Amino acid sequence: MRIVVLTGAGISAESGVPTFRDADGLWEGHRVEDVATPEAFDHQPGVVHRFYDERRSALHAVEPNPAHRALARLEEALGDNLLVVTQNIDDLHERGGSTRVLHMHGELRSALCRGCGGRSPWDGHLAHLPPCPACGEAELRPDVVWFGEVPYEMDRIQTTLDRTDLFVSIGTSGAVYPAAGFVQYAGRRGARTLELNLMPSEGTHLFDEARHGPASELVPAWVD
Ligand code: BJW
Repeated sequence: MRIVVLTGAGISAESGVPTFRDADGLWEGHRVEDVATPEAFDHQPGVVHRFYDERRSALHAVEPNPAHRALARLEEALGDNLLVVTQNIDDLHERGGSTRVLHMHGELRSALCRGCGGRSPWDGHLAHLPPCPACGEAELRPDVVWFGEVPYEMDRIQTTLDRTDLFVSIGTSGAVYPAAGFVQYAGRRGARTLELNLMPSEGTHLFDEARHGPASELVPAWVD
């Protein structure tokens, strides 16, 4: 059985990482266009850096929850037949034990060079900008995918969806494309589709089956 799991902010919510669009979510204190677009970074780099610096610092205080750990157990059982595609920029899947994880919207603990495009591990405050370790010259930015930018690893994700038997979406509102379109893409290619989310997502009707509740309960129950 080949499985692709798509995760969103909801899987990390019970670890204490805020989601985006829920009440008290990340967008509450910010307008999306002020922090999650390349234009915002051009106009107010300090504001954008602070938004990501704070979220990067907060990673030190959070731990993976039973949902992340359950997916790591699933990988132990399925090996290469499981791929986790996450929209999250935290590292809780890896800390929970998963190794086959694609971060399609980038990673908080990585910096991207605006000059050479090099990606380098980063755990400090980008507001105190060092030069790029690869080219030594250009400015670094958060290594995240903003609106209007193309997510990472799209070819690999599409190829894996082409031959998956089951597509499972966990903790995502289905509000952001292209991830929101994966359910239809996989379904058209013959995969069964399952949603595990706190409440019905925007695309819940597109899934063959949907279960609603906290990820820390639903995911272990599904895996084990
Ligand atoms: C729980 C829970 C618990 C809570 N247990 N569940 C019209 C059609 C198609 C596309 C577009 C369109 N108009 C515009 C576009 C493009 C645009 C887009 O989608 N806009 C929409 C607003 C419509 N997309 C893009 O620009 C993307 N690029 C693109 O399309 O390039 C073109 C291209 C693609 C492919 C091939 C070739 C070309 C880029 C999108 C980048 C998104 N970036 C962000 C920021 C990343 C950095 C950061 O983290 O700051 O990614 S935005 C933000 O939203 C972040 C997230 O990854 C993403 C999704 O959010 P997520 O994870 O779903 O979180 P929430 O908060 O929305 O939902 C949480 C869910 O969890 C809720 O349902 C809760 O109920 C649930 N939950 N607690 C289980 N305990």
